[in-house]
Amino acid sequence: MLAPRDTPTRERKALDGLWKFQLDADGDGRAEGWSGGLPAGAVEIPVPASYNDIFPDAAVRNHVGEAWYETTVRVPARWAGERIVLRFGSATHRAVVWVNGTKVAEHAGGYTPFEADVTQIVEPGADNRITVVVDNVLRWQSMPPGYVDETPDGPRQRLLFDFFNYAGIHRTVWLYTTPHAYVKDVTVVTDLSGSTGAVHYDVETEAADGLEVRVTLRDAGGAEVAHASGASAELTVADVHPWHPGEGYLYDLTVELWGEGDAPLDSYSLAVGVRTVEVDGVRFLINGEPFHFRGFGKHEDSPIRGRAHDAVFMVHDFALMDWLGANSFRTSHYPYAEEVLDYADRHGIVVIDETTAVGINSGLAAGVFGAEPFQTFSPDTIGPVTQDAHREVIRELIARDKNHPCVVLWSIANEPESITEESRAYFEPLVAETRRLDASRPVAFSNVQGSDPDVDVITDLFDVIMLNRYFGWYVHAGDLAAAERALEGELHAWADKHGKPIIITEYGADTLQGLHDVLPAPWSEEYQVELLEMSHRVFDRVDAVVGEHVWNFADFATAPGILRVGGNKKGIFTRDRHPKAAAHYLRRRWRGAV
Ligand code: GCB
Repeated sequence: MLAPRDTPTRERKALDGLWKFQLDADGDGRAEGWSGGLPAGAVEIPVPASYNDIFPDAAVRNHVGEAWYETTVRVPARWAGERIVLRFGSATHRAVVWVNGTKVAEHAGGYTPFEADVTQIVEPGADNRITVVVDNVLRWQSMPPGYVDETPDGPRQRLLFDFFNYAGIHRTVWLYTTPHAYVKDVTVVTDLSGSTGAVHYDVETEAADGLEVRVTLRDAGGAEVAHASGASAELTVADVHPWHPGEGYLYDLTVELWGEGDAPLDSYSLAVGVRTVEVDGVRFLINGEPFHFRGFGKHEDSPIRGRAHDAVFMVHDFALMDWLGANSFRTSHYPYAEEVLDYADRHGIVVIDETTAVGINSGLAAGVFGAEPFQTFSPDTIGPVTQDAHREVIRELIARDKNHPCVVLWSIANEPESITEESRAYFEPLVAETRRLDASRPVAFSNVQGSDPDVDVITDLFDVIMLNRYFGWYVHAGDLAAAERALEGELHAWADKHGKPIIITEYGADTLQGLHDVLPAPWSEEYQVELLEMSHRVFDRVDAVVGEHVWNFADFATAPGILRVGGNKKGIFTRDRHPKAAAHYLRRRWRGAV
């Protein structure tokens, strides 16, 4: 799915700003016809933002159900005759959209884009009303899954994951044009052979019978390096300048549709990084060179705006990662805004791209989140309908992110049950589907503590072993010597059994900024440093370990709970990005800074 761009034949208009907003606690909105205009009591709210923390009101923060948004947009008169599309970067977790009272789109999945052709519905040169209802409810059938308890005080959303269930319109809403004959999709796969690069492209068009596809590749200075015609071909790039970690060199691939005239009917530009990714024994290779992942599991999480994309936090977070010497991160536990991947492409930051599949694990849910005991895989819990939703989030992730050079690995789930026959039956087709959709990248999942190589039954389906391990925190808390022995024993066991690269995708300790101790006491800044030091000693002794992603980059909001003090405090930075002592320690390890 192409991102909207301004090109010689296309124009876009962001609809961000203040929209009208109305919670719908009783679910009256549809019956009362709110798609034809929100009731008089509607307030103003910023888009994009989570709605939860904008107002000092528990009813908004803890709302379970639907919430309505409305705005009015003047569609430029010059857009008459163009194809006009309304596109949401994301709406969490489910949305229905009306334009001028006509339903135009419906989408499930809170972290991927969706769009509607509204050409026949909007009136260029006039004001047009856009109404959106978002639903934050998670059920067994949704991805991620969850369930709702009906209590005397109203519905309570039960979560199977460790982050606040922020909701709303989280990313930019675009209105954009294309010509009626247009470039619908482009897929690029690149290769390297010595100093020669290859860019294989496939173009999908719409209403373009009899038109010619012409493709031009230009280097970063704008000089043409290759061209071709036809919907599919391979471009050869002599003296190629590869994309590689630390340097996000990008070519520009312009795809045009030509008819009889002397200008293209449609034109679309895509940034292309020429690079290869490969797993070779216990090594993870980018451009044939072993790559060691240094970085974090992150969240899209910041004060007040919640889960919404924010360019200020994005650039600041990347600057802090650079200051630390981090070279990569995982989009735990959902696809991040497209702007984040564009930025990573341009700056040579490597990304493990994760789906929304988090919480597929009854052991964890009951133990950590206080859920009622349940069987993970069953017709009443995570069953075929949930699996379809999972398949769909994989599809939407790959459709959106397949052309990003920064993305080197698909993570199709975080900490699922992985020790039962049912888990194998559940994952086997999903891995096959991921490979069918993209044969150019390895596939992995983040494995939960306790699912060690003796009991795990799904790791052989995947290319890379990703482990979330909390030795020194949830296991052997306060006893780093025991933690060190256990961690090392387990890592060697994984390496011996599978002979695949291992990335530690989570390790860390909750740490209260400002809490100090002369001894390594859990929650102190000193303990977080010592736990990281202990982990690194072990990683450095196990050859198969090719990556270390600390959990987490920054403190983040969670549901209330006795294990959480104002949120999850495993950040190396506080939620407002002040460094803990561990930040300085990591900078010494990763940058050699003193
Ligand atoms: C995990 C989860 C992550 C949690 C983290 C923790 O294993 O993947 O979502 O936040 O542990 O801090 O408990």
